[in-house]
Amino acid sequence: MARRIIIDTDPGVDDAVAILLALAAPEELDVLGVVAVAGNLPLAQTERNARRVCELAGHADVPVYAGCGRPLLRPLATAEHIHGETDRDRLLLPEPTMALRPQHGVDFLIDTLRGEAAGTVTVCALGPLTNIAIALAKAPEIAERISELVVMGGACFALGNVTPAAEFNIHVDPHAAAIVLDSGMPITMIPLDVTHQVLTTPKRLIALRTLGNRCGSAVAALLVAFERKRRANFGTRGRALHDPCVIGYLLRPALFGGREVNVAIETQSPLTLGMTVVDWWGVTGRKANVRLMNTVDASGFYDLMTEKLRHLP
Ligand SMILES: [Ca+2]
Repeated sequence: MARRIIIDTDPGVDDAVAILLALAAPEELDVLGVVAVAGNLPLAQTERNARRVCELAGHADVPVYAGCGRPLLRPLATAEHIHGETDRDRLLLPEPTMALRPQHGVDFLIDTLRGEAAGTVTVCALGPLTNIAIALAKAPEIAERISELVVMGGACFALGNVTPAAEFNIHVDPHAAAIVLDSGMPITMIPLDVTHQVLTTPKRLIALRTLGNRCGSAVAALLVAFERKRRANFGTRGRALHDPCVIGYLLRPALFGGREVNVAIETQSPLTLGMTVVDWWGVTGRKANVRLMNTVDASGFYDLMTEKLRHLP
């Protein structure tokens, strides 16, 4: 039976690829809904982009909801320089015709986790954790009903990508991240340590471009545009593919490796705000609250993604 998932997301280029990958694997993943959050871009753009991506995949049937429009305490800091569209990018995805669902995304999360059997719904968090934190504040019992929360976020030995200490998703809403990590829900975290290994290469992009379907071409074009905006900044030539790793982990967990650790979020220090403080060596005695991944078979991941995207229009 397909694993039932909700995708909480801030599309975002790599979010778009992640959503497509999830929709390309219907035998393994049943996408119950997509909930947008403010992050890479303001909410009005992330919810609209989520609808565009579902339509591109031929899945206007997947309900898309708008969640929270700003972080809990901090002002919204976006990454429009990377995820905003140029006129040329705009042509890659048509404007959506499917409607946004009227229900608030946080209420959709809560209702679904309450309404479905406990332990049967997985949530993929591909953006700041604002929606999940608000859902926990409104309905704390969902921590015990969720099957797993798989988060793209944080960094351990990789250090930060938006400040020297912090990864973007956690840095945008560190207070939400702290609430979620303290909730007791089963959490798997895919940090930059993993995603910085999953790099675009000319060969991998050609494999996507030559799939012969519109989604393969769109993913290749999006990733080329993504590369162009921020090249070679982490000592690598290719571009790290962050969010699709979450879907790759659900499809083929054996591609990933890690360990159970305690992760705490820095919410006070101006210097290291949003840092994921990972007790990798178990020196604090604090209970493990996260399965933190740190290895990935990147070639295996790209093979999987390319094979799956073949099934989309
Ligand atoms: Ca994202």
